Amino acid sequence: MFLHTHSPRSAYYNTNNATDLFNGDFCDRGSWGVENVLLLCAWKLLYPDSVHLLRGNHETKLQNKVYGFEGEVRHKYCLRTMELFTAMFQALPLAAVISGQGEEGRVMVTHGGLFCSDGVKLKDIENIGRFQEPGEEGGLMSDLLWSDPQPFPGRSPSKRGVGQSFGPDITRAFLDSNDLLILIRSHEVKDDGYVVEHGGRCITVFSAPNYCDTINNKGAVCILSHGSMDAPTFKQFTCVPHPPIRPSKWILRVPFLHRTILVSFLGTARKLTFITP
Ligand SMILES: [Mn+2]
Repeated sequence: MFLHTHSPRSAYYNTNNATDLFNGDFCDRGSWGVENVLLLCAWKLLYPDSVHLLRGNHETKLQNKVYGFEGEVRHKYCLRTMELFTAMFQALPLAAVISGQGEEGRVMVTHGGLFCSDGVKLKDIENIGRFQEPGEEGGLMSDLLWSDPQPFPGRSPSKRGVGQSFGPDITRAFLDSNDLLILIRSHEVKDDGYVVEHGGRCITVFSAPNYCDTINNKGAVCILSHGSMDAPTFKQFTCVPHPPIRPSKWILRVPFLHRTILVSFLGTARKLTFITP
């Protein structure tokens, strides 16, 4: 985003009929979260029907407090502005369903993944009262924002302490019972910017290259086209230079011991650990 031409939208879509879906985690873990979120808001205002934003686990008060976005907003603006960002984040949808033409099939997109119980329907996701923080709602919202796939069947406790790990059988059962082809999610950094798992039915797309200036991963976008909804393609990209400001610059400065206690307390209170994205 440092040069507009390097943004996924302008770099990879030269047509006017593409629809872009941004799958959460727009802030924290970097020093230009404000600019990132405002750019996405501007695109949404400019192209309301062709730009869509979903909420990630970093569009939440607790993560913003711990991982830097609140500190960044308070440095660049003020606490009132942070409250406005929080209200906007709470309004973001938790999932999207992309439909192909005719009987072509549908793809679901969410930031994290699937649920701790069987039998969840799209209607249940629609009925989540999303205008709140995930810890307040529990269950489905936290799972959507936090869960990760695992390569073996069944469910396991998540290493993050919230959400769960779900296997290929869980993915297949959820997709089949909701008449969906594929689940696309993000939430985990991947060396190539994307990974296809669960027999092709669970895809992770991660679009932040050289995550936190340290991982040296590629970023990627996933492209779904009419006529090939069941066969997404991917565009990979590498990072571009940015001004010399370290990613964690705006994390609120408190003594290390105090911060450790704060994180531990909040982690216990909300059953969160802090392995992100
Ligand atoms: Mn995430």
